[in-house]
Amino acid sequence: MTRITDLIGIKYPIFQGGMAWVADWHIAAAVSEAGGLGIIGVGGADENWLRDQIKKCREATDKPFGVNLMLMNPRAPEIAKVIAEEKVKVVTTGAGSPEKYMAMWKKAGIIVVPVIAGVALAKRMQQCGADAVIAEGTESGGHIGEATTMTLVPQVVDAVSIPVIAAGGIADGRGVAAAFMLGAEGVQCGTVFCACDEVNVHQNYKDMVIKAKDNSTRVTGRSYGHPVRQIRNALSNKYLEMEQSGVTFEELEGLTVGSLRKAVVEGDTKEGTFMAGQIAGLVNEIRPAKVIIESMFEQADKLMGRKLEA
Ligand code: TUI
Repeated sequence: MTRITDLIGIKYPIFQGGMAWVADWHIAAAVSEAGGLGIIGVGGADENWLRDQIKKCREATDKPFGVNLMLMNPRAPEIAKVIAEEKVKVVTTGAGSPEKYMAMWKKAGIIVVPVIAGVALAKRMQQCGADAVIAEGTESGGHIGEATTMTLVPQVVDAVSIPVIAAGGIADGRGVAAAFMLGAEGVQCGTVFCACDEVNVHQNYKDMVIKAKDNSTRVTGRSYGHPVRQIRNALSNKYLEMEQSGVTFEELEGLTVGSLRKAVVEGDTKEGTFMAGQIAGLVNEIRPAKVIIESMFEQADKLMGRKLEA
């Protein structure tokens, strides 16, 4: 039990990352049913898609779940409104500052938990009313910051008084215990849930994660200020080659338009973008969400010298 489990009313202090294209109601409902916080990731979708997903998730579970708003989405203002109207229990945000939506969400009674990649934004989020923050290290998949989880989490913990959730590089009980030692009161995991039974992604995506090794991910777009971590493949190789040769961001954008969809929906191993974190090397089997979560906390509790409560 931590301030996070108390605040949200969940059994285990674990959030499932709101991964674009990957995290629809299937995995969100499964994680929430298992006692964690499932999260529907809106990614680049619109408000109508989200309304439908919320409805389906509510049909599948009566446990709390959340929605992730990716702030680079051009329809972010409309989506933010739907989140308030639907009175979703928890909202997490990524890839920017959700400051302008905070008052509306708080008025609707929503628990607001922004993802941050640095201390300054964590402080600002606390100031404008965030209930907790997710400190996401550069080990994570997708759009990332510079600091590692190991360095970021304790610095954020020291800078704010609201609960801190650690993300980036966590896929088992050792990672959970380590995060708690750094002062976190919960964890957020993405990669491990890309390879679970209930997640609605192409089998090739799951296989890419399962087969990945410690050194299988690459970060594209760093020189443009848009770093994205993914599993190395023909597309990431080509992107990095062109990036290193000095091609402009605009010229390169065409290469990756729709590539996340190609990976998740079509399982296109050559031209898809398989976003995943560095911990993919530790993920070696496909398991039900419930097994992933329960084994993680059983191991963490043992490591921390505690017995799991009945
Ligand atoms: O948002 C993420 N991860 C994502 S979003 C995404 S969708 C996408 N698709 C194609 C290309 C690029 C993205 C895939 N993965 N994680 C949360 C996160 N937020 N990581 C880093 C940040 C962040 C960075 C800067 C949050 C705030 C921030 O500050 C901006 C500011 O305004 O101060």
